[in-house]
This record gives sequence, C-alpha cells and structure tokens, in this order.
Amino acid sequence: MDTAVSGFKCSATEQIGDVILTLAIQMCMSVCASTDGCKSVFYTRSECVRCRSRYRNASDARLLPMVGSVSYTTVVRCNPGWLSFLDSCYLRHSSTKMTYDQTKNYCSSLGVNAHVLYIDSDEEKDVASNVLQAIGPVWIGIHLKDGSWISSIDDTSVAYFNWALGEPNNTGNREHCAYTYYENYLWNDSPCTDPNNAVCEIDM
Ligand SMILES: [Ca+2]
Ligand SMILES: [Ca+2]
Repeated sequence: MDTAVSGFKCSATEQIGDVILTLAIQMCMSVCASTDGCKSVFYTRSECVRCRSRYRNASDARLLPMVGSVSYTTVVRCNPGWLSFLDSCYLRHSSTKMTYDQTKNYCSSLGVNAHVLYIDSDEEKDVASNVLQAIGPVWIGIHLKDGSWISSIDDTSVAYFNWALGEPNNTGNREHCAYTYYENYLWNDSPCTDPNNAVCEIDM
C-alpha cells in the first residue's frame, strides 16, 4: 500500500476545512464530494478529515481497504448536483412527481448509464434511507413482467427486495411497479401510473 496512507492524517497543506464530526462514512464522502478540491477522506467512527491531494492520481478509485479502525477512501466523483455514495451517483428530482414510465424516461435522458434508483444491497438500502433523505415515496427501478420482478436497467430478474410486511400484494392485479415508503423505506408495489418522486442513479 502507498506509504502516504501511514499516519492517517492529511498534512496541513492538504487538509480542507475542519474535521467534521459525522456518524456515517457516506456523509463524510458526500461532504468531500461537494467540497471543491477534495480528493479523499479519512474516516474514523466519529471524524471525517477531508484531504486535497491524497491519491490525486486515483480520483476515480473506489473504496480502498480498511486499515485498523480507519477507512481510507477516495471519493467517487459525480457530476455537479449529483450525490456520491458507495459506487454510484444519485440525483434527486423532487419538484414534480412522475409516473414510473415518466421517471424511467427522465432518468434515461440524463446519461447513457443513468437509470431509476435501483437498490440491490442492504448497504445501498441504508444509503437510500439515511442519505437520500425523505422526499416522499420514491420509485424503484423494478417492475412486474409475466409474474416476475425484473430490473428496468437490463430486464434481468431481481434478486434483492426490501418489501414491507404484506407486500407485494398486487392489489386488484394493478400493482406492477414499486416504490419506497416515506418513513421506513420498505417497499410497496403500486400502480405504475401513480405519481411518485424520482431518484436517478448512475453506476460508477
Ligand atoms: Ca444501485
Ligand atoms: Ca401493494
């Protein structure tokens, strides 16, 4: 590993701003991503130190290995306005509620790899609930086809779910899309024509 990792501190000339007390590495990364010049973060359980120059040559790197209780991260860079978490960029569109198809078209229009929020792990579920924040019900990029839930990204069958108790219930055989509830972020199937909020995602 690069010797620059030793010590887990930014030098005075590298450090950007004060050490931030934070509970989540995702939040630490987000703060860095929105700070001009920030290339990386050192994160402990309570501190987030933003650096200007560490791993400058690896600005597109993913999470680096955990070392002791400190994780060393080079932040995934996203376009302005997009939030950087884990290996994806997210864009919240909260001004207009849209149907599922409208949301798909809107997200697709934002870039070649852009798609409706697609949650495929507990880690990403936590990002969605803790960091994307409550903007109301948000469409998830899955829909029912021939009795199976498939991904809107590539039409493959979906392996990860986070349904609320009793869902999916496909009430009236009309609930072929899915969104996250406002409060607990568990999923509910609902009519694709319902208006919900849009969060778009780009995998990095
Ligand atoms: Ca995803
Ligand atoms: Ca339902």
